[in-house]
Amino acid sequence: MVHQVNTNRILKGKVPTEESGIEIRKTICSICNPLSHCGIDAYVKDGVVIKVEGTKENPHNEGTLCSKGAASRQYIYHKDRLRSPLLRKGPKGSGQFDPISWEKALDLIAERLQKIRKESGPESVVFYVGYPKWQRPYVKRLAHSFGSPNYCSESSTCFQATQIASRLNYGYFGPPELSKTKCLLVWSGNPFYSNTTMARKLLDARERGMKIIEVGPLITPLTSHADIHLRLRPGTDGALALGLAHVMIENNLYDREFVEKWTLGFEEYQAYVQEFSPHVAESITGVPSELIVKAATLYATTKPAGLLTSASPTVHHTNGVQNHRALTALIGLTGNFDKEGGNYVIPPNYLYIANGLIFREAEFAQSRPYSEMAPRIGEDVYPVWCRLVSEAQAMHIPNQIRTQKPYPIRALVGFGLNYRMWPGSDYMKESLGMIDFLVNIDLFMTDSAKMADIVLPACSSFERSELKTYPEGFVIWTQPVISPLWDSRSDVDIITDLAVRLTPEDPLLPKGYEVCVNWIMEPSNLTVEELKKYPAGRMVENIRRPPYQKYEKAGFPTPSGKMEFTSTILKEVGLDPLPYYQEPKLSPRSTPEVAKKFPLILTTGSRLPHFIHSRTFRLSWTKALTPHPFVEINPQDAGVRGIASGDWVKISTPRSSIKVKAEVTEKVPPGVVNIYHAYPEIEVNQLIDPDYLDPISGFPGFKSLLCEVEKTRGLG
Ligand SMILES: Nc1nc2c(c(=O)[nH]1)N[C@H]1C(S)=C(S)[C@@H](COP(=O)(O)OP(=O)(O)OC[C@H]3O[C@@H](n4cnc5c(=O)[nH]c(N)nc54)[C@H](O)[C@@H]3O)O[C@H]1N2
Ligand SMILES: Nc1nc2c(c(=O)[nH]1)N[C@H]1C(S)=C(S)[C@@H](COP(=O)(O)OP(=O)(O)OC[C@H]3O[C@@H](n4cnc5c(=O)[nH]c(N)nc54)[C@H](O)[C@@H]3O)O[C@H]1N2
Ligand SMILES: [Mo]
Repeated sequence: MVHQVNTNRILKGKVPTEESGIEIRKTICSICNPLSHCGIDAYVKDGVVIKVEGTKENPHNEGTLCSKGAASRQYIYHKDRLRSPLLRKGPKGSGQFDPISWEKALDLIAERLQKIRKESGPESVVFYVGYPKWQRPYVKRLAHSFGSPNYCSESSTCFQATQIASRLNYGYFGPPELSKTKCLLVWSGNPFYSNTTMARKLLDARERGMKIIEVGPLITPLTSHADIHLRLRPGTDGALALGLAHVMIENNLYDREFVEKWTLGFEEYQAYVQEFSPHVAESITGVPSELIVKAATLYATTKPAGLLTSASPTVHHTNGVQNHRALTALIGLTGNFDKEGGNYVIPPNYLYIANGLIFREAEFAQSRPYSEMAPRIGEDVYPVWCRLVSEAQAMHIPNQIRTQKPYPIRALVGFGLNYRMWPGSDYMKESLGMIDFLVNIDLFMTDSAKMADIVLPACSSFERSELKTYPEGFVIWTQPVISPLWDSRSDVDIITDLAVRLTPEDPLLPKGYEVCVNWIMEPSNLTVEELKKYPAGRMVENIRRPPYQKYEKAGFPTPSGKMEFTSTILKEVGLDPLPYYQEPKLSPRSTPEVAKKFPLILTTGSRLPHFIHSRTFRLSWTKALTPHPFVEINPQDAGVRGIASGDWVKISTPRSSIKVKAEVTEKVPPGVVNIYHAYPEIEVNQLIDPDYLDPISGFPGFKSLLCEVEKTRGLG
């Protein structure tokens, strides 16, 4: 009997066959962060994505997808996607625009920027990238080829302050080697929400018997897997780390040989940590002294041990860099730096990912040395930042727009610029209104895009190509699985088209993405043409990973060539060279008079699994998981204020207030309230002063300030 194919059934089941006309095409998700970017199988029929799944052969996500990736179709086909280039017709911020052609938009932008460059110098034009990362090397090169030192990004609030701290201590840094670590000190971070691909690897290591110590004020999904949880008061990491060091030194649990041979300033450090007995550390941090002793002993005596840090919770404080220095000092103190199963240094090859491949991203992006350009924004205020980070400090943009010192800022070209991520978001918004020319490139008509003179529609990762490398040594060059929707375009094509108009003498950028990528990958003998043969991506065989303990041969890349307990660079700029502990600028201990009226500690921006910053509120699947903005408050604090879960409450700081729903939960400790940062309905960042910043890095103190919460009537 001839088997009859039931096309209806295979269509309904979305089965990829010739009869159904459904084809599986490979791409990656870029809704989320570069640590994830999961491989995606897009089921495409008649040029439309009708279903997505995780790519099984991608070793990073191994077929899995999170709630955000699973909602990809709602993201790419959203009705609010920008559909064509737009030229402002109403007043700034009115959101009134006329559609224009790409040719006209790009010509207009080039014309305005050339004029401003001629009148005020190239440095008066800022090139900024928000949380999206994939186009960054190309934007940076465009800025520098144009002559502006002012390439900057959202990294002015993320990750770079941890890098500054680690570079001050060691000159470079590496994550724990999870597969070999026997004890993992997870100092902040919630990978179950923020980095799901890593959470699975962490659980594998736990099954193997790895010990876990978690440090953070909140109860997270990791807490139930941890042997010890140090539930410190937000922003007191320095005091806790010095307390742990105290126990290690007092009980002779530190690595004497490493310390003697490879460190600078140990005696001063040792004298300083004397002040942080477990009892003193308890009185500052709220962590019981027995737990401090227990954790110090476990971490220092289980070899090899790894320290896992995150990109932001330890440095979203006005004392962040010094706190982070104090905690990463524990790696050297216990002799776990650059050791097998300890914190192993592999320099990143491309877009923050390290896998041993050698790429020329930094050389590509820095097409002109800083010495040939004007000082960067923030250089006068944050000299350490400018010495250790090759970007301008974007938190200083609103101030320089207003003071025009040391020179005026007249134009800003933003890729995913979101003024709402700045502390004092209204202050940043107002500042943007003061410049002559603003371009924003985004997928959606955001509040920030509304402020622009010209808005350009970017496309999603499904509609373009992208080079992506993974820590596993896996590399993919994606090809569009559908054509760009409406009149949207790839960011990099926009950049290279601007380069044709603005920097025609640049030998690479005007030639297009593939030429640039081939140049960047050349030292590893990879080419785009070769990668195209592997649509799902390929493992690169025989990557040579660097040896352990590189310092034995080359010393540390610090001024002294050693790990620095006392930082030479901080000393040079007149700051305390020790990992000195200072209270957050606003805290019950540093400002008791403010705390009388605002007795609760406010921490903002701990991640939710289904939201990523401002990006997935539009998607009905993810939005439905938590339909209202909410603040988490401990039953003790809620009880005395007569607050129950679901009540409307007002959160006030000395600067402003917002109304949200209350969620009464033990997840936050008594005295602390926690709210997600990027809700569209409320301006969380208006609660925070624009100058509430760490003096070394310029990072905002998003995660330790003071507030009060009271019951109120609903909105409206
Ligand atoms: N209170 C508080 N504030 C915070 C934080 C906090 O914890 N608390 N966290 C800080 C941190 S760590 C970060 S990283 C920032 C987040 O920084 P933001 O830059 O605010 O992050 P997003 O909202 O993800 O992205 C900004 C814009 O990029 C657009 N976009 C997405 N993909 C693309 C693309 O491929 N091309 C282009 N052109 N645009 C794209 C999005 O639509 C969005 O409008 O927020 C910071 N602000
Ligand atoms: N789903 C989702 N994933 C994301 C993002 C997102 O928006 N959504 N954003 C991405 C970005 S840009 C970033 S920076 C990362 C952030 O990623 P994570 O750092 O993993 O996430 P957070 O939720 O900010 O912080 C996690 C934990 O930090 C602890 N913490 C808070 N304050 C302190 C403190 O003062 N000291 C210590 N020791 N711990 C503290 C809390 O206990 C909290 O549970 O997530 C990335 N991944
Ligand atoms: Mo971040």
